[in-house]
Amino acid sequence: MKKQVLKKCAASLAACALMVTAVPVSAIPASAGSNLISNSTFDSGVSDWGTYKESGGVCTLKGEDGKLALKISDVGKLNYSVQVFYDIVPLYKNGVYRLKYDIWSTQDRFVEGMIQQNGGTYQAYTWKGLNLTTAPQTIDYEFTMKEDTDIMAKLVFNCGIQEKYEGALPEHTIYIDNVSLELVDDSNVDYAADRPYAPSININQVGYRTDAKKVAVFRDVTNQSEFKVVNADTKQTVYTGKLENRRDNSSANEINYTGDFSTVKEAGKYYIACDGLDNSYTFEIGDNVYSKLIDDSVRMLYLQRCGVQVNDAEFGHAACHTSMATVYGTNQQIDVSGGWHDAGDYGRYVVPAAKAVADLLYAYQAAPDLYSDNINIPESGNGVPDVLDEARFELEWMMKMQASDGGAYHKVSCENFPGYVMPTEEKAPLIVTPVSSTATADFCASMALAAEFYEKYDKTFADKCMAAAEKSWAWLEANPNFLFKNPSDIVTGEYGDKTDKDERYWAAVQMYRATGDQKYLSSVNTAYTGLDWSTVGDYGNIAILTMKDADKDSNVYKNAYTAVMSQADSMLKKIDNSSYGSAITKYNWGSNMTIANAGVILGLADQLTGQDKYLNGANAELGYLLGVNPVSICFVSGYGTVSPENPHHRPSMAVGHAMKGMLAGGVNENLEDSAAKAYCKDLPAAKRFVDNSESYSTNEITIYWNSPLTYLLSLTDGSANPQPEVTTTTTTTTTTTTTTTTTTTTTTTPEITTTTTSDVVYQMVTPGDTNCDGVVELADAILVMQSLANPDKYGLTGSAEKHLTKQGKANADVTGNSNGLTSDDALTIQMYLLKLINKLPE
Ligand code: G3I
Ligand code: 9MR
Ligand code: ZN
Repeated sequence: MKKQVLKKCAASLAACALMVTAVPVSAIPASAGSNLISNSTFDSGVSDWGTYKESGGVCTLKGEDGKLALKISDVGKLNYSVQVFYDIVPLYKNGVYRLKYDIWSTQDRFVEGMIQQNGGTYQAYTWKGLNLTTAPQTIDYEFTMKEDTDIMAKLVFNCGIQEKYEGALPEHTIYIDNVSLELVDDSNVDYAADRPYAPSININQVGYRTDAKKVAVFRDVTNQSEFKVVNADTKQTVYTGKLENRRDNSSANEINYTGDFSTVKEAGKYYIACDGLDNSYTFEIGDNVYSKLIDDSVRMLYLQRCGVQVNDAEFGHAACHTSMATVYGTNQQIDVSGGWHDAGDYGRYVVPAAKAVADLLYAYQAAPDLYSDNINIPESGNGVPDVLDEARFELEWMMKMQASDGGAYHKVSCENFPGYVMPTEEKAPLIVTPVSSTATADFCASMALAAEFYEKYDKTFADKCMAAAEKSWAWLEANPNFLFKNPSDIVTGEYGDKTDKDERYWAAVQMYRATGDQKYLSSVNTAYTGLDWSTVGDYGNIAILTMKDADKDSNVYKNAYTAVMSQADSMLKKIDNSSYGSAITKYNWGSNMTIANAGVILGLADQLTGQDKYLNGANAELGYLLGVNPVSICFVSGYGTVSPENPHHRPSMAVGHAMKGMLAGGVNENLEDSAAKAYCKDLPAAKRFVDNSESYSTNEITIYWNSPLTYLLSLTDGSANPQPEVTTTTTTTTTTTTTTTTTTTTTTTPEITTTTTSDVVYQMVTPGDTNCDGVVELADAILVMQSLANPDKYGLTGSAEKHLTKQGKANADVTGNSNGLTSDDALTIQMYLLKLINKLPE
């Protein structure tokens, strides 16, 4: 469907569930008349030009006296076995272009000069066969771009073997100079046709749970001040609200307002209307709006399975990567079949695998009721929740990655990434790369974690996990930092690291949780943070904070608590400063994982404190991922109104459309692939995303970007365990009883939460921050005094909107006497603000 049409029917989009493609196109079109080739005269070398070699082609490229010189010593076996190219030339449909260059060769021969699609079918948009001689010839002609606009086309000279002409050739050099490409006539170019539809009202396209905070983000606002929530079926306005929080959003280069409609709680389909703006896409409110998404977020991992036959109407395939793998630098052959393909490529890497497994197991722990035994995987119906079956598939592969001395091999892959083929077509030899301490510590932690979860279903397997964990722990004790670097001949995912301290922390805490043995904590002095593949400290924090019978007075617990809560508080501040509710300010490769991880930390903070502000924060991150973002896309394929259709995912590319349920990497301000460079260079940082299959740095998918989405869906669910399985200490026995009673006597979740969390020990998170707004200021000292003077109004259960909370009370107790708050605490906070003391608590 054409974009102009789309724009016109956008008002009725609310009602019709159309799938539209979001293809951001660089905002500034190529200006007519200028040379589109940056380095055209080679006066100072061949920058911006490159070569491609395959199937025996051998060549070198350099600048020689102000010309490009391509020395070819083997023409290889294909016409494109040797290529010299210039990447990223924009060609607009119906544009008339003039292409000009000088070319000659030390050897008479045939070459092809063309501008082609970079990827896909590599179709030529313009092509010329050239008979080169030693005399320079000038090629100069005009052509019209007949195909759809392609702003990342490639100027290419095929200099491989030309079977039809001269066949193989001795060593020779091809020279090129004075290259120019000009757009000479753009009168028939419809630039607007390529501009993507950018809705003015952004909502969570998958929907909102009934009790969740609900916010829409507006742009293009002129003088509107109100918005309406309209029932999509009855067309009745169910709510009218105010546009609030005008914000100059420099990262997206727009001005935003927000509209809160949290009070709309009736299940149904709605859209948002605002005079003069297109209606928003239709969205749903209801308690089960995410149930399919949760299933698909896990089932996608099934479709990533390696080494076994995969059954699926579209993405099924025979067992792939079944051959033995060679341990790098040896003749040893081992069987490491199984596990999930990491991403859009088919490598299998231990470090990100551990993150994915941990997310799934903790997701299950947080809200077991969300996970059924019938998501359509081979193990469905076996009495074990499918999420545990799926995680086990990866764990069994990880076990094969453990070397006999206990260390874990870092990864298994081929030397290079394959073409855009199904997994069964990647047939290059498999190589297992050496053991690393990061992989081993991650391995140890995930095995120790797994032992706990499978105990109930398969004791033998659980014991096997524990034995593997212990063996890897012994390796860690005996071996120092072994950081991984790709050997020079292997280019697949590196997953390198600067330190293994956080991995070792996670392993230690997880081993302690699994065994109860204090010995594992002997070298744990401080908590680490991070939930991605390179920093994993927060998994250690989660392990201790959600552990049964956790000793809340222990240092390890307190440190973990402080680490999580201080991150959560700083995330809330960022969310407050962001129009779209994003907890991050820097958008790197995989930013959607960073967003999901932030949601996880916030969800955890909600579990620990029962404070809604954290749950709202977690929902804001979920909302960002599902549509409340500057690129107006639901980042999960197959969900929402607009979602990635061209992910960098080889099975999707081979099949021709996107597999469902995959979270794309998301906005990446660093322009790390050609498509991102072509499409996003003129866009502001927060909009640098392109739904193009060549954009692996924004639009790839991975197992460990999906898994935190699953975890976040658990944590934001009303059924999420507030403080998981708090059943055995004296205080918690009471809690359990109370919880049960409360559950049967009341129907509202908030009350259950309050009752249960009343036993949480509140640690000081930000000393002096009485009102928990993330900063220490005079208002904090005032709130202490108010709560003492007028407890009915400002105390823990006070009537004022801004009264003391339990966390605030813990923060305010800065004099170190734990007798509760006194005026000394207020005084100390003031002294700190006046710089009479330089540290809190005193
Ligand atoms: O952290 C730095 C930041 O400090 C700096 O300012 C910024 C500027 O460039 O870079 C940040 O680092 C980025 C890093 O990811 C953050 O985690 C790098 O730019 C970026 O290149 C790096 O990308 C990684 C990418 O591999 C390339 O190494 C991704 O995190 C990682 O998820 C990705 O993983 C690949 C595997 O190798 C292969 N399989 C697919 C998978 C997903 O694309
Ligand atoms: O497909 C690869 C993707 O999975 C990786 O994340 C990415 C970065 O390592 O690399 C992709 O492969 C590209 C390679 O790096 C450069 N040549 C083009 C490849 C696209 O297949
Ligand atoms: Zn495979």
